[in-house]
Formats: sequence, structure tokens, C-alpha cells
Amino acid sequence: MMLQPEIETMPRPQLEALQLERLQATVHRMRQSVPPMAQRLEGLPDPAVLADLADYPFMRKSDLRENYPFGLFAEPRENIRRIHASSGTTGKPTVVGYTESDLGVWADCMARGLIAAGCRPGWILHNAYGYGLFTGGLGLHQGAERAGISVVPVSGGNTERQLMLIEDFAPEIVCCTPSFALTLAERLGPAARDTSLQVGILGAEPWTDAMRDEIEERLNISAVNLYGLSEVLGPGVSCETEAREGLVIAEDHFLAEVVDPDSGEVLPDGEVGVLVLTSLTKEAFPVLRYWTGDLCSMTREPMDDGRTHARMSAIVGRADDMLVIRGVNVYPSQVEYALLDVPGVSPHFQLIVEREQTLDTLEVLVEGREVDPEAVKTKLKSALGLSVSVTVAPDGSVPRSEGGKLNRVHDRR
Ligand code: DLL
Repeated sequence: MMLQPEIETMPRPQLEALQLERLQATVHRMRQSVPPMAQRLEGLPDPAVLADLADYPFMRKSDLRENYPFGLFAEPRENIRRIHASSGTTGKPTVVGYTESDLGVWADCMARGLIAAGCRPGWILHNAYGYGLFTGGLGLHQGAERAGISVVPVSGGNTERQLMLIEDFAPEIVCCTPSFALTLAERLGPAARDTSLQVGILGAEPWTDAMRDEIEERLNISAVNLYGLSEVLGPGVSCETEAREGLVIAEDHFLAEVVDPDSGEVLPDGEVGVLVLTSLTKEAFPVLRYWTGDLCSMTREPMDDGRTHARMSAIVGRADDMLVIRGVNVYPSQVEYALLDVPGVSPHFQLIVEREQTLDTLEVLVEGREVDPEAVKTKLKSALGLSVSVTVAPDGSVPRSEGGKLNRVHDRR
């Protein structure tokens, strides 16, 4: 099912003509109304074709920090209807704003994703993404209302109460982080397969196919991947369809590029690099070549169901999440994959990096029953090409998600 079939199946030449027209308008808007961007774009010609985008510099999170709080807004303050912010690990949050039209586009993108993912009007949606400055709660909320779905705005935290509401209200849809979906499954035990839930709309943090299998098996739901980031929109930039052949990007509103993390060169479809996003319709906070730091690949092949918009793979890591330990590149997702092969180990783990004099060490904290630490060590050594120390903690002792994003990496160097 499609919410906006005429847009979702638009032939690519027509879609690209629309994108170019909107890109030109976005560049114009920035030159007119965002002084720091106007300065940066000085001397650069307007884009004549979409490929000209590659001539523009990247925007980064640091640009938001330097212009805190409203310095990159392209609309007068009184036209802003909503402010969101993301906390970041240090210092001031990054702040974004939305006009009324922006909120409408956001609701459309999110509603489109929900319907594509298999949710249906008339269903009940248990929304366990956090409400507040984080975009997850309100983003899903307004999208669900737009799609004709009843929202239960639970927000994060208080897992016991969430379980009670799921039992009593019998929602078909649960929206939360993948790690919180596992927490729910764990707390429910064998009853997890017998709830009313049919679809999970999961995102806001990286997860693997193996984790998806586990969530689907334990909760007896279809677990669908939803992606987005506050700087660009919030949830709804892209979402998987029921076919689950990549996350369909709302390409009438966003232009996506995948670039080499080192050189910044645009990569051909299929290659993994950093996702770079340009907004095409945003009024309050337009972004030009925003460096997401998220690693994925992209395809523009049309889908069997007629959808023509580009699709991205699941996020395989973050360009800045990569740990370099004694010269070896390590991604947390590699550790997750490797652990799945070790009998008795649960999917909960933490990585602790320390520096002892000049030598960096990686400790992997896992949990499970009757786990042989040597087996874990051997497995990780062959998967990562690095010797690590392994600590096996009792079941249930590695911190769980209570709804927010889970931090698995503790770099103490
Ligand atoms: O996490 C928006 C969101 C809310 C997406 C709910 C999906 C569901 P931020 O807090 O700004 O926004 O964090 C954005 O989270 O750059 C990615 O690194 C990560 N992320 C978001 N979705 C996914 C996903 C929201 N499906 C940052 N897979 C992004 C992997 C994701 N990482």
C-alpha cells in the first residue's frame, strides 16, 4: 500500500527534474536568508544539473554548534512553529526549527513510511520513542495521526507500565529503539510472542539483520527499519517497506549522496560511504550537503512494487564511531555479529577502550550463561584481527535500554 502513489512511483526523469528545481530554490533561499551559508556559497554558481551539487562544501554538526541556537534558520523567528534539539555528548545541543509547512512535510514523510512498512489506518500505535526535544516521539506521533492511526504517546522509560499498556490497549504497532524492543521481549518472556503487536517501527540507533531476526522471533512481529536525524528532519528521511529491500528515501524532499569518508568524493551506487543529505523543501532549517557521519550504500534501482525513489542500506556504522585500536579499525557492529556465533552469549555487550601507558586495550563485556571466555576471545580475535580481553558478566547485568539510545562504547583514552 502507498500513501502518495503519484509521488512514490514518479518516473525518475520527472523526479530528478523536480529535485533540481527544488535544489535551486534551496540554494537561493540560503543565499538570501542564511548569512553564514551565503558567505560560504559566495562565488559558487547555482546548480545547473543535479551533479553540480558535488561542487558545494559539506555542512557539519559543528556548523550548527557555531551558529547556536538559531543562526542557520532561514525564516524569521516568528514563522518558526517548533524547535527540536539533539543532546550531543558535549556542550550545547544542536538546535533545529520547523515552519508550519515543514511540520506538514515531516508528517507526510513519516506517514508514508508507516504505510509502506505495513501499518494500516485504524490501527493503534504504541509510541515508546521519547517525547520532548528528541524528534522521535513527536515525529512518529504526527506521522501516525496523518496516516489515520491512533497514537498512544507513552514516551520512553517505565518498562513495566509500557507492558501493561500493551496488554490492555492491544496495539498492532510498537515504535521504539531496537534495543528497547529486546528489553520488552526479555521482560515479557515466553508471552512476548502472544501480544497484539504485528509491526515494530524501529530506529534511532544502529542494528543488524541478526538483531532483527532475534526481535522478530521473540516478539513475533515484523521489525522494520526507520531512519532519520534531527538536523535533516527527524524520523522519516527513509523507511523500509514491507518488502524490506532497503530504506526508501523520501527523495521528493531529500537528495542523498554517498561519499568517501576520507576524500569526500561521491561514490557510485552500491559502495559504502558516508551518507550526505540535502533538504529540498525545508523552509526553517534547510541543509546543503549535510554530513551525517552514517555509513551506508545506496541504489536507484526501481522496486517491484513500482516505487522509484532511491533506497539506502541499513546503517553499517558511523564514520566517527570507528574505533582505532592498535592500528586496527573496529566497528561495534562487527563485535555484535561475532558474538551471535558464540553459544550462550546474549546480544547485550559493551566495549571498553583504555590506554595503558602507550598501549590501547579493548575489553569486551558480554553476558550469558555457561559462556567460555576463551571461546569468545578466539571468535573476536578472528573477526576483528585483534586480541581483546573478555569479561563474562551474569545474565541481565549489562545495562539495558530503557527507551533512549544505548551507548555500547566507552572510550576512556
Ligand atoms: O534518532 C531520529 C529518529 C527517531 C530516527 C526515531 C528513527 C526513529 P537524532 O537523535 O538526531 O535523530 O539521531 C540521529 O541516529 O545520524 C544515526 O547515527 C542514528 N540513527 C537513526 N536512525 C537509525 C537507524 C533520530 N535506523 C542519528 N539505523 C543518526 C542506524 C540510526 N542508525
